[in-house]
Amino acid sequence: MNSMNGKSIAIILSLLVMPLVNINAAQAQPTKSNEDESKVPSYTLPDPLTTSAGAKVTSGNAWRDKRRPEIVKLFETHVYGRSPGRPPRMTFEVTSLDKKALGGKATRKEVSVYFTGKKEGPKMDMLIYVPNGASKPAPVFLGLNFDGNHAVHSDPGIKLATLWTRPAKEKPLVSSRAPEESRGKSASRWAVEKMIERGYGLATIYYGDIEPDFFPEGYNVGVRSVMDAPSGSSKSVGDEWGAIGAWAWGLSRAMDYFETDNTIDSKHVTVMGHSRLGKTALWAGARDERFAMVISNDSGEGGAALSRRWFGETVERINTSFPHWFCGNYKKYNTDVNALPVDQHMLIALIAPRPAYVASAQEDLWADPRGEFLSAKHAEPVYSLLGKDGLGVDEMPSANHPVGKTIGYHIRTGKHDVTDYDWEQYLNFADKHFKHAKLQ
Ligand code: GTR
Repeated sequence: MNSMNGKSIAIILSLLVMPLVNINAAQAQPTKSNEDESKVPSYTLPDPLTTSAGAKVTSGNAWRDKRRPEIVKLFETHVYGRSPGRPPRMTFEVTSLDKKALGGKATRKEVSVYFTGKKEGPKMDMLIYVPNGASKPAPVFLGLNFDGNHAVHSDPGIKLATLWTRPAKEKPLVSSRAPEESRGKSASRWAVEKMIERGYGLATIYYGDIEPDFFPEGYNVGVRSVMDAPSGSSKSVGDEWGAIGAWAWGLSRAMDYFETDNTIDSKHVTVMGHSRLGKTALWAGARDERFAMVISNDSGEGGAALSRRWFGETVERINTSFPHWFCGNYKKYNTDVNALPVDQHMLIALIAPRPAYVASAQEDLWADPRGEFLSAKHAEPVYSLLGKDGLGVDEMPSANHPVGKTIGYHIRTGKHDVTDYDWEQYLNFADKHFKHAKLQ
């Protein structure tokens, strides 16, 4: 076939089968990473509002009944892997309760979730603070943490976490109790007092309880070893779930618990995460519609950032550095990202019509701030179809100028981190959308 024919057939096919958001010729993404905006080649995004069979989605019902489930399936098959449902034998145990925590302002509770009902594990320990003096159950922020629950606040009543440590090659996996000095180590990332003052609770879980990170063999001791076990290799094969899928699944199990606790307003739970845990929060919120709001803090590649935009981390790079995070099929796109049937704006679209917030940091080029903004922007047509305003702006705002309606966005000055500034915007966003649910 001559090139004219080939080109016209390709254009006709793309218009018929998968009308695209930008009708620009997509170019192959170079394999190295790029942090120069002038070098970003043109790219073409799949349209969230056109089904794989080429039908245009023009109603809320068609979105909910056909296209939404189809996109969830595409992310399961090609990106994060399939996750099991709620385990039938799971149990919860309240292991501590202090009604006068944080100087009497909050109630602190610790809850163990035994995934298979067995106390030996795998299990996750959840730390919960809810404001005192409330006349109603509290809306809560739920987030996984990197360093153990005791690192979130210096409160001496929090149990020290058991942390998985990376073993020397020849030694078996070992766990150790976190040292007393590590209490409050990550407190700057968790504005606990601010949340309590403003009428919100916080629930948090050490992500290593669900699956230890940093080495592909983590699946041997996490939930993936007992639930829908992968095929005996350190890598997920095909569409078997990866670690992000497992962490997101754990967040849904926390929601199962909230539904049984009458101090928590389970209809107003915001799932939030930073970095790899921001990718996780997005996937959890996309799959599980019980989450009323979703926040991505600097989630980058495989999170809010568009994969087709060649800036910062790439699909190939993330699959090479962290082979256990995504499913086996995702590796197929290492050198051909344009062949992915989804891009990350479709992950944000799966949250619609629920409020979603995407945050970037100016110095965090690795996460591609502009790609995160554009992803939020390209999710807008789905919000509009469902009768919601999305971002409400066309241009990326300048630093420290939050924007947005049902999709919120800010880029703050500074580096890859979670700061009080970020939390203030999340609390304002939650106030805007959850006013009716707030405590008085
Ligand atoms: C980086 C990774 C990012 C981000 C980050 C984190 O090394 O490249 O995708 O997830 O880690 O989670 O801290």
